Amino acid sequence: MVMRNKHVRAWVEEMAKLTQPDNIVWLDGSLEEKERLEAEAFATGELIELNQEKWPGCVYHRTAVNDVARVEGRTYICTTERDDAGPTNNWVDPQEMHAKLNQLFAGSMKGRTMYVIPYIMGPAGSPVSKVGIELTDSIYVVLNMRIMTRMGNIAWEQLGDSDRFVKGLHSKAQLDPENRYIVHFPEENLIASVNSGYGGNVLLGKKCFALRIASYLARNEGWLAEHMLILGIEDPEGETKYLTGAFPSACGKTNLAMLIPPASAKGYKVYTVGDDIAWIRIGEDGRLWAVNPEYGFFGVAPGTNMNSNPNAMLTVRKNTIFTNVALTEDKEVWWEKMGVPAPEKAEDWKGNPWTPESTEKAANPNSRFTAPAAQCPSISPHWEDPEGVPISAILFGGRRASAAPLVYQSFDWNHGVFVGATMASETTAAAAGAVGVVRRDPMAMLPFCGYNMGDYFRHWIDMGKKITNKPLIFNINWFRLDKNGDFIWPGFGDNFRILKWILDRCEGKVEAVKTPIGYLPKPEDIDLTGMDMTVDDVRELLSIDEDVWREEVADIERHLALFDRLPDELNQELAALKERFGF
Ligand code: GTP
Ligand code: SPV
Ligand code: MN
Repeated sequence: MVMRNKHVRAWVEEMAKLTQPDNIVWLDGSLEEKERLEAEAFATGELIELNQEKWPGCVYHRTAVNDVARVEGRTYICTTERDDAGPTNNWVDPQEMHAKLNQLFAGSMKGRTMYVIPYIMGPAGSPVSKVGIELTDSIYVVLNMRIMTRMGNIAWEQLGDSDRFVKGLHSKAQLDPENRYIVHFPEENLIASVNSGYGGNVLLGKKCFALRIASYLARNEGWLAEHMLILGIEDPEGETKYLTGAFPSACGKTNLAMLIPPASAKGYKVYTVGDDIAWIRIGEDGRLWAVNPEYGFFGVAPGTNMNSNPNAMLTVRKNTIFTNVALTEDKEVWWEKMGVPAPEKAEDWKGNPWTPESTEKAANPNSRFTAPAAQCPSISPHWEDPEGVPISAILFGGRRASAAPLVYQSFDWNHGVFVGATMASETTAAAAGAVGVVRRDPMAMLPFCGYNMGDYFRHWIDMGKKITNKPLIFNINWFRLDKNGDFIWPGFGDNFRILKWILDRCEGKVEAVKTPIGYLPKPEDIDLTGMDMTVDDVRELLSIDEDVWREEVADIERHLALFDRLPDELNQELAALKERFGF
């Protein structure tokens, strides 16, 4: 029952003329369709069927060796005015970019099939959800989109005869890294991706639509599209409070969203609403309400094990696509720190023979699982609520070896926006380029904001004026290192202890210490029951080194000077910070 919306049909015809596929397949999202596509991909080797006894419904895929992460240097925001993309986005004049893309897409699907993927971002039928259409020549993309979005007839039904959908054109083309482009035309509701086959570059509903295009729409329409997890914490009385958290890629969103509280936190339970993206609106009650626009998780595999994240391990046991992990002789998957012994013999993520003696990693550090959110044992009963869940606190955070303490609370909304706008993190394998370099990544949105970041900060400040019942804003850092370069804080489930302090602050149940950077916990207020950690360790994790902060503030000043449209409120916050330190 594929409904051939006439606007989609016209666009498909035009794109088929350009890309010249041998066939066009309109997708309905059925199980029969999935099985047919899988069989085809097994036959060509695009996918490998995993051991069905151990990993029912699971498949394996390798991307090209040069195509294993998002490519920020080749990601563009093409607005008519350069300033509307702003100083932190790559920009090319839209006409010039269209001409370039037309060359790259010309005949790019010859000998291949074009798949027409209809999908919804957001719960089906929700007033906040939006429809996208992705055209692709990759079965891998189709099968991922089937997990990550509400795909098929459900989307055709939601779209009806409307012409309101986000267009996404993807072709693997020749997978040529020199001609790889991930391009957004926010003014045209259009995304184009060519010469890549990797996750975030090609699953166009995710970063491209739900963040870059959506952030642009959100600014115009008065809401927020954010790189945030959403979780709920149920207390022993059965009351649930929700919070969101923005940490850069590979900095712990999925893990926090699925955490299991330590045994000492009797009666508390954490529920997962989303692990990567939040669409947030002001409700009639003046609170913020957040929806997870996605339908699955595209999560980092290495480091995921039954201790660090049992909910993720249980989620990926079936119906999961594994990308760039290692493949064992028994057609099982393996990755570093999976918590099971390394296989005697395997193929690494490049397809080369691998043994435990090998010096190379078996799994790519950015290898991923794609799994249905509904399979997560901790999934919230409210994760598909059309209006979302009400937010009590917003967390910002990242990987900082020093500088940022374990947790602190901002003084008020504008100060919280300043904390988010100036947050920094060490870079990870989730994006191509150097790993471990400190960079400022405002609200974890630097690679994902579809318009001028100065305007984005202004939008956050303006939202604060409209939210009558504001969430509190915190900063967290699980990644402080000791002298030996080891993490001081054990992280994962123990992060609940920090969430508990945050909730207590929201409810006005616990005092805090006022410092130049914000309100810090008294070390003895962090519950350490059952932990191999002392109040003095916590004191160290909460310490603020003045010399480090003198350099930090200087760097923040340089960072803010980058933005041509910086709201004055943020300069005022900087001045106030300096004054509190006496710098
Ligand atoms: P994206 O999907 O790229 O947006 O990443 P993410 O923010 O969801 O990060 P994720 O939860 O997948 O974690 C990334 C890596 O950080 C994994 O290897 C985790 O094992 C590790 N990690 C997550 N939480 C913690 C923590 O609390 N402490 C430590 N030391 N490592 C953590
Ligand atoms: C991220 O890099 O933040 C991800 C993975 O969540 S990707 O979809 O590749 O962007
Ligand atoms: Mn992410």
